This record gives sequence, C-alpha cells and structure tokens, in this order.
Amino acid sequence: LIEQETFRRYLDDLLAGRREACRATVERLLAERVPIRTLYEELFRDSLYEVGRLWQAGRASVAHEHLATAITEELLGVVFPHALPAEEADRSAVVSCAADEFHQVGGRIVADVLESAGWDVKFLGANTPVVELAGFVRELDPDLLALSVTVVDHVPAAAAAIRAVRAFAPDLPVALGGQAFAEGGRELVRDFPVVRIVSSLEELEGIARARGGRP
Ligand code: B12
Repeated sequence: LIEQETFRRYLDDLLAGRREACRATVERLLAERVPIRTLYEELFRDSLYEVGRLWQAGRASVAHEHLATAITEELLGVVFPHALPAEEADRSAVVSCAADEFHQVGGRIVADVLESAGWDVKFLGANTPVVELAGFVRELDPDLLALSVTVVDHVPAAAAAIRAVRAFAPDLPVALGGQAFAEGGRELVRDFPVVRIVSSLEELEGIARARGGRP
C-alpha cells in the first residue's frame, strides 16, 4: 500500500535525521487514509528492519540507528491519536518487553494496537525485571499479558516472567510476539499452557476483537 518511492524517501529522511520530513510523510499518509496498521508494518517496522540490515552491513552507524529509532518513537505518538477507538472494549492488558530486552518499538506498537481496539493498556516498555512485572500484573489483574521479545537469548526471561505470573494467575492468557519467535524462540515456550505466539498485528487485532478477548 505504501509506494516504494515514498518508502525510500522516508528511509533516507529517517537515516539523515530529518524529523520534519518524516513527520510530513506520515501526515500525508494519514490524510490519504492509509490504514494505521499499514503505517505500523510497512513504514515504521520495515524502515527499522532496513536500518538494522544497513547497520549489520556496516553502512549505518549505531548513532544513525538511534536517530532512526528516536524519530520512529516520536512518530508513533503522532499516529496514536488517529488510532483511538470509537468505543471501549472493557478489557485490559499489560504489555512489556522481557527482562534484558531493550528493543521496545514492537511492544509499543502492540500496546497501541490493543488500545485502538478499545482495550485499557499499560505499556511498561523495555527491560522490565521479572519480579516487577509479576508484581504489576498481580496488582492490575489484566485480561491479557503481552510480552515482546526480539533477541532469542531473552526468551528464557520471558519464560521466567510467565512462570512468576502463573504462580498467582494460572489462567491468565499470555500473548508472545517479536522477532525472537521467528527464529527458534518457539521451542523455549512450547510447554506453557494458555500461551499463544502471535505473529502478526492482524492476528493480534483478531484476538483483541474476539468476544472475551482471550487468545
Ligand atoms: C533499534 C534497534 C536497537 C536499539 C533499540 C532501541 C529501542 N528504543 O527499541 C538498541 C540500540 C537498544 C539495540 C540494541 C541491540 N541490538 Co538491536 N536493533 C534495532 C533495530 C535496528 C530496530 C528494532 C525495531 O524497533 N524494529 C521494528 C519493530 C517495529 O519490529 P519488531 O520489534 O519486530 O515488532 C513487530 C513484530 O515483531 C510484532 N511484535 C513485536 N513484539 C510483539 C509482541 C506481541 C505480543 C505481538 C503480538 C507482536 C509483537 O509487532 C511489531 C509490528 O509488526 C533492529 C533491526 C530489526 N530487524 O528489527 C536491530 C536488531 C534487532 N538488533 C540486534 C542486535 C544484535 C542488538 C544488540 C545485541 C547489539 C549489541 N551488540 O549490543 C543489542 C541488544 C540489546 C538488548 N539487550 O536487547 C539484531 C538482532 C539479531 C538477532 N537475531 O538476535 C538486529 C536484528 C539487527 C541486525 N540486523 O543484526 N537495537
């Protein structure tokens, strides 16, 4: 849905740190009524994936990657008011990254998608310690816990969080997602009940809209 040319220009602006130009592209796409999910996946996600490839190839520096991420996080805040729902779903979720996981953009998108489906969402961001996360879930008693994991080595920390939460909420549905599960992370959480690995925002929206909202 997003034209190649628009994407390339946005990526150039992002790597060069041209915040206003990036914002103008996003505002134009919003005005053209490009679906929010398309912006999340085809613009924000795919441009950062490309930044990652450039970085890995030595063609973008860590500073440029930080710049690109900072602009993206700012733009998520620009898009969010356009994603707000007409009615509330009377469901709540806690969304967090696993302990040690610093990649937080995906988790934030997940939080915004649930919120735009009418859910009441608390997003804890990157690197939430297991004990803190469990304590917060106990306090809030949400309908869903969603955990984001990017690096496969952090899947055991997500598993530890699920174990800690299971001690007082054995039936709480848990949704797991992020790049770690595209590459081997699945094996590490296979034996947990009521845990579902969700691989797309479309699937997440389906869960959010389903009656009862249980994965
Ligand atoms: C920005 C970035 C960073 C930033 C993050 C800052 C921040 N504020 O988030 C910083 C500098 C901290 C960083 C650090 C590191 N990074 Co980094 N980083 C990236 C980069 C360029 C973009 C990440 C991103 O935001 N992607 C865009 C988001 C939107 O995509 P996403 O997370 O996949 O989310 C989508 C889906 O997966 C899904 N989703 C995500 N979570 C969930 C959860 C649920 C429940 C659901 C339903 C869906 C879902 O929804 C999203 C929308 O579709 C990636 C490149 C890449 N491929 O992503 C590398 C990348 C992830 N990093 C990488 C590496 C190696 C590292 C470091 C180990 C580097 C180092 N040596 O220090 C450290 C690890 C730090 C840590 N402890 O976590 C590698 C990972 C390789 C691997 N296979 O493990 C990548 C792939 C780069 C590369 N090509 O090599 N990084």
